[in-house]
Amino acid sequence: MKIINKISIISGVILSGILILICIASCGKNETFDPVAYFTYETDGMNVVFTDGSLDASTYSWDFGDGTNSSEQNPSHTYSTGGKYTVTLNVAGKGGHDSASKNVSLTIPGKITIDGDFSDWDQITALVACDKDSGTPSLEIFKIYADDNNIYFYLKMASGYTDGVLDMMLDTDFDSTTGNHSWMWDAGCGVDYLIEGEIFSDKDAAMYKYTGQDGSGDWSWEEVVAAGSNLINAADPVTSDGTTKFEFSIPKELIINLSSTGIGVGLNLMNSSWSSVGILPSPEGGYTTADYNFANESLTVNL
Ligand SMILES: [Ca+2]
Repeated sequence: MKIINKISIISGVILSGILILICIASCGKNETFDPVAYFTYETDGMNVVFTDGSLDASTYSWDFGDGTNSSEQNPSHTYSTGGKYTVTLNVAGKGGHDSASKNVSLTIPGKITIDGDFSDWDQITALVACDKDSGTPSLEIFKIYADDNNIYFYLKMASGYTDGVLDMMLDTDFDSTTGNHSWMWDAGCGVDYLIEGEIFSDKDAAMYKYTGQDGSGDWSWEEVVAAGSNLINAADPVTSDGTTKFEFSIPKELIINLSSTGIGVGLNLMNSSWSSVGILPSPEGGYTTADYNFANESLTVNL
């Protein structure tokens, strides 16, 4: 009987061990983990692609921060406008639920980028030059565009002047009765400030305030923004087939006394010897500035 008891005890111990092992194995299989929410994202303009990286989750609920939602695991979403959005991913699994949030900042892509690629200017109305003196203008096409922060300029001109000087006559208060009516522009200019420099090579210029009498042709200017003040943001000029294209922008905050309505602009292109080789705009009947209206994005010439 003792032998039988021993066998029973040994059997019981072995059986218990087996049961414990089975229990450990089965308990492991049934154990649940709390889900951990995690995601990454990539932006392309207003479109954002979200990639889930959560652990132990089986359902997904995205709040894109603009009042829209998704239950996809890896959604993409196109926002209607720029801004800062708080995106939240809520996940749930057998072990519970979790959430993660990230701030997504989107910048509205501008119409014009200063990068030496001029294709974005195709959408902007051109002012075509006509040099009344030479009949073969060095300045051919002039375009302006403005957004909240910058005024953008595009020039198409004859090649050979990238070592030259550009004068920009600016009617910053958009009032033709104040400022200079120079010898170069016949009437209605009202030029309050002059930007001048070897802009193509230096990508820099200085700004001068007109100090003469309103409506006179005095050539009287005082420097108000020195060279080296980041007045000009330009890409390298691009020359091919006898023409040079050039684009640059000026921060609105550096243009003194800038009207909220628009700006008048006249251009005088000079060669490296400071001799004028092109004036723009030069409509028939006389030179004057071109008026760019910020609200309706129109460029017109005052005759
Ligand atoms: Ca003026």
